[in-house]
Amino acid sequence: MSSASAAPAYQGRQITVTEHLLLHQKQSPAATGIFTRLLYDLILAAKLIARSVNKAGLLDVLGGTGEVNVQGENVQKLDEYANRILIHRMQRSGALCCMASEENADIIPIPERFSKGDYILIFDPLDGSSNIDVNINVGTIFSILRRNSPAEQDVVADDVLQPGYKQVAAGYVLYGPSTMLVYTTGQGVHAFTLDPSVGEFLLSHADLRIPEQGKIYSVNEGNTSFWDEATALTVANFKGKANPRGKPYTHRYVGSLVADFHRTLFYGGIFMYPLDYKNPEHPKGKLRLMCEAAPMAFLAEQAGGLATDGTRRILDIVPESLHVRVPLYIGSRKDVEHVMGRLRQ
Ligand code: P6P
Repeated sequence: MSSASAAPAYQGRQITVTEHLLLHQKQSPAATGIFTRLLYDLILAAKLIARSVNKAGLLDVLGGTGEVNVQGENVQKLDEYANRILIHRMQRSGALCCMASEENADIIPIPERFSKGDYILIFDPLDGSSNIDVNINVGTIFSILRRNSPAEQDVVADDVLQPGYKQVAAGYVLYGPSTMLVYTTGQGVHAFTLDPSVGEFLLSHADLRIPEQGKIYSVNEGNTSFWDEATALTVANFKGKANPRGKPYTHRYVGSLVADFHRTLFYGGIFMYPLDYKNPEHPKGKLRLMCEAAPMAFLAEQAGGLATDGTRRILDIVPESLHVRVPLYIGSRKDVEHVMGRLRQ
């Protein structure tokens, strides 16, 4: 289990996210009131999404819209709803100079009628949406950058296409048996659980640490025939002895990155989405660097874990475009190091 601990300052008190941010704001000169306001608005959007996700079966919000997004995926009604809520709420935050969504092909500008700030929000509004109709965990993933160019100028591509180590904050909201917010501002990873009776996210796990080595591996084994030989052998080794444990791991795979990563963060082990050759001409990863891999990598490293694309540290990869995809190996340090060693052989 993760070695989450309630820091002394929090003992015995139910800390809201806002209080936690203000506490950290004092410790982090980089965190300003505007940044706190940004996260507050993001949390409000998450509460609105949670309300609909948790009643999805009772509302006409299940199923597809009949549209296909920039990723070539069928847009689910809840995808579109979550995307709309986030854009509507966050463009009014006064903290952003632009946004980018997994659902939108291009950068989303902030309308002139709203005040702007220096931050950039990149998000996957509802990750794992193919699982929504069968009531399996889904989540919202977010990444926050600060613009490079001067505030008086228009936002340029280089403001957005920054490597993950430039993130100011990252996190996700997991809509499951309980709704949880997990985030980092570079001072550790902290988890909050939504108390529906008061409508507040309350601190439930402070300073989360990924176990140095786990006993769970998570990958879509159905893709085995689309991997190269080294990858197939490396994954197979988790069912045998040629692995850090010296004995078989347990296999778990939900099919929602947020759920699979959340389990990895708490229990340890490794989540893998390897390069696949479904299209032999264009072997590629499936997960998006900017709104999936990079925010999860920031969280993983802040909790003592690792995240690579098999050879490069995820946080060092400079995105060539907004929706670039990467392979992902993320989780316990010893498990990820083992896989990297094998893939290099
Ligand atoms: P597959 C969901 O669509 C997603 O983007 C991630 O949340 C998840 O990890 C992955 O795709 C699952 O992909 O090919 O195993 O269904």
